[in-house]
Amino acid sequence: MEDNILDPELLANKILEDEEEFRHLNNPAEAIKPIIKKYLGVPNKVDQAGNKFYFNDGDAKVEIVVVNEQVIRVRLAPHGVFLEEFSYAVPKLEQKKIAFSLAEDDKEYRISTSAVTCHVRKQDFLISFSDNEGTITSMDATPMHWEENVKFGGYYVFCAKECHPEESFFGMGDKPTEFNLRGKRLHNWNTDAYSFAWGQDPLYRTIPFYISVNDGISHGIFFDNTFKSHFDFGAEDKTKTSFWADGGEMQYYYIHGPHMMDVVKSYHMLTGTHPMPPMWALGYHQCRWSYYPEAKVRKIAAGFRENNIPCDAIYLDIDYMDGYRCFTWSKKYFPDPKKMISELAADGFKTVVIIDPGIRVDDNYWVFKEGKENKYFCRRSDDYFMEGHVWPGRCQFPDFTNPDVRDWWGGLFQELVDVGVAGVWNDMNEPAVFGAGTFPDDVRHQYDGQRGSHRKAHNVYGMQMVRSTYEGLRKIMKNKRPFTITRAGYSGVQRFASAWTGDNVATWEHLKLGNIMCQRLSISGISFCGTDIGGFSGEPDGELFTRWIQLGTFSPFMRAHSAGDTKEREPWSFGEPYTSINRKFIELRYKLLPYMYSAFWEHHRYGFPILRPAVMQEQRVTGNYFRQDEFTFGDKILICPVLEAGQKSRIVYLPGGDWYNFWDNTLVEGGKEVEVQTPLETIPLFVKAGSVIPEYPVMQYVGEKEIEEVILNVYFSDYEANSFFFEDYGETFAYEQDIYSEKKFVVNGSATDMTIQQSMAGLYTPRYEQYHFNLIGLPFKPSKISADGKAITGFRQNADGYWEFKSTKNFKRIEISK
Ligand code: MIG
Repeated sequence: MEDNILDPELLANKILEDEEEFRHLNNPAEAIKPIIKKYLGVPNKVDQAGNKFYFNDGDAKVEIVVVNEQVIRVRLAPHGVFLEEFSYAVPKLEQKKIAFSLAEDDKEYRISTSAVTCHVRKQDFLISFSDNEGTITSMDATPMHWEENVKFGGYYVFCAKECHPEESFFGMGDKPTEFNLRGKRLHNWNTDAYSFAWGQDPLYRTIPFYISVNDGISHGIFFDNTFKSHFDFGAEDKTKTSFWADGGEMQYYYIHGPHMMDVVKSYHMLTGTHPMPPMWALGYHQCRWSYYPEAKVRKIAAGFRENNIPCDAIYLDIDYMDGYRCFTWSKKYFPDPKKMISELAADGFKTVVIIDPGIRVDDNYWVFKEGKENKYFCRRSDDYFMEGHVWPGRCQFPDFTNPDVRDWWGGLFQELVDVGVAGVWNDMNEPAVFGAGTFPDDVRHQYDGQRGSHRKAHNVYGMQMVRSTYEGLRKIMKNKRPFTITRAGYSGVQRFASAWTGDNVATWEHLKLGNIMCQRLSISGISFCGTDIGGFSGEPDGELFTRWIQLGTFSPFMRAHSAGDTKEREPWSFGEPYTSINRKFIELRYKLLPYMYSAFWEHHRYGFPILRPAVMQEQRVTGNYFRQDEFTFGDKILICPVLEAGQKSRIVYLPGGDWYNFWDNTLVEGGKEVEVQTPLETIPLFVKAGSVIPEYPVMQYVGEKEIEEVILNVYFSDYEANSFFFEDYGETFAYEQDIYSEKKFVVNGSATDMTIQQSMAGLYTPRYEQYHFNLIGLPFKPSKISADGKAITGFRQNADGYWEFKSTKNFKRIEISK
């Protein structure tokens, strides 16, 4: 271009252009104001390109994509130009070949699949959705709109939907507030929230996804925008639900129900599920800030074995490092980590270490040098490095939105894996910076080639850090499943890590909150979650700690953790009766491992959440809309934790159907509230009639013993019920090649007989040969039991009243008759 300026004609034009620009600059037209709240006008026509439909009002453009029968995506481009398709949450938009159609009349355009119709109203560009019975499930309250962001460029983008008088809202990740979000205004900006309070917002994660239940029908909205985002569920105006962001595109997925479960499954289809964890990761984990030196770590580990309390993992918090430098060891505290870790491993402990994003500015530190040489650290807009204070002192921070940086970081774990580390705990990745809170807005990010300031990258920074950690470990550990845990995240982070709810407090209120937050995370994509059992800061007494262990037994991720300035916090720290009760519950966790692992498989493979709140069981029951204590783990076991000090009994709602009290096997009819005794030794636990709950013997850690037989606890029902039982090698990715065993049991019964049928899929054969049956609730005394026509002898009733017998694991049909 420069050369052409010598061309006289072009030169003349150039001068003219410059003059025009010059004149313009010197004559600021005062009338030209930034765009303030501009609404979509009238859609003038529709253009179709495959499953994409484009509408415009002469300037702004709206794109509507049919993703599948249940999911429709809406995007807005204020001046007609869409951003390139790119999403960290939805890496690949799987678009199934499905039938859909476009129709038009005087009033509207209609895009329909077999389940949903998206309506675009001609008069005012209002967009609404209806089901195939014509019920409007979601409707714009105002046309989509935007407002110029004068300081940064781009637009604030807004969408407002009608909010119905009885509409309830759920989801949104880790919000520390009531389970039903009706009446709340919430914000998403990942924040290090030490000792957060009830109602504090935002916390560590951004999950811009909500589930609505109105009149018994459910739909979801996933607003895939990484900028600071905001949701208002009828708070400002009780007739409106709105969501908006400080930049980026208005882009959302409408996800059809009609059941909450359908919505959550579709959300998982878009953003992914957790990979199968190594089985040990479902065991009990012990953590503290910090266990050091080595002698202390060994003492804690020995304490578990001496006390006969099962434990699979022990954690090293930041003090294992040399001056908090990531990927180093403190020579003083841990002179020979390889030896220590291998000896711990011999005793059944996996070692998990913490890692932070801040890299100490230190030219004698190899990680810093490599990052500096390769320009891997984040920069400010004026080209200074992003520097901030965290644990190591002055730090710079890798730009995890750059794929080269992710590869590099992932490779840094080689040495840790070589010394035997089995899992990595990713902390401080909101990102957290002392004093400032986080990075300034002007920090630049590579954003996988899409570029962006920190405003756009902030909420995905932590997710990209743990992605890099997970992918690196996966490469290094070859076919072994890595275990990772993260504090920060964005939608889709479940593909790379488990999560804990952050720095909670040792109070009863936080126990209550933890119960709500785990249920909420579970229906927001992050099923593999748990709280710091016992509370991170503050001091629990024995009762609170035990009640927390009891809840934690039913958190998919079960870890006790505490801050360094608190008293000893191991399951035996409070003396009796607490130690024994804690042991009993941790043992229960290990007995239930095959059941929990199966529930995890249902999550991974089929997109079910692991924890399911009461409203999800029965979304037509209005009494469930504000219920937040009861939940099921998988679909068979109902838990209602005890959340108050000194509580002797509590009210528990049982969803419809028959339930067995887990502790005494009494049968209780559901569909109502019941009062349950709550001595410190138990919490209300119920098993759905018709369930087959597989059980392993108690082990001090996963893999301690060869499993010789699996117990099947079969709960009689007089209706047909299905159960699943999943097993595999427990630590490899062979399941991706169908090397697993997925068993389905069908149970049915009457006053005089009962049948248990088994079918199997998959290519894995467990080593044990037989099942040990416990028949619970059998309403008759059996005279004959047979497996595939062959009589089973020696069945008997045990002291607990169960009927016991054994059979080969390969049976197809067991018949029990009076
Ligand atoms: O600034 O690594 O939430 O679990 O023990 C505190 C020390 C940093 C915060 C985590 C907490 C961890 C602690 N970390």
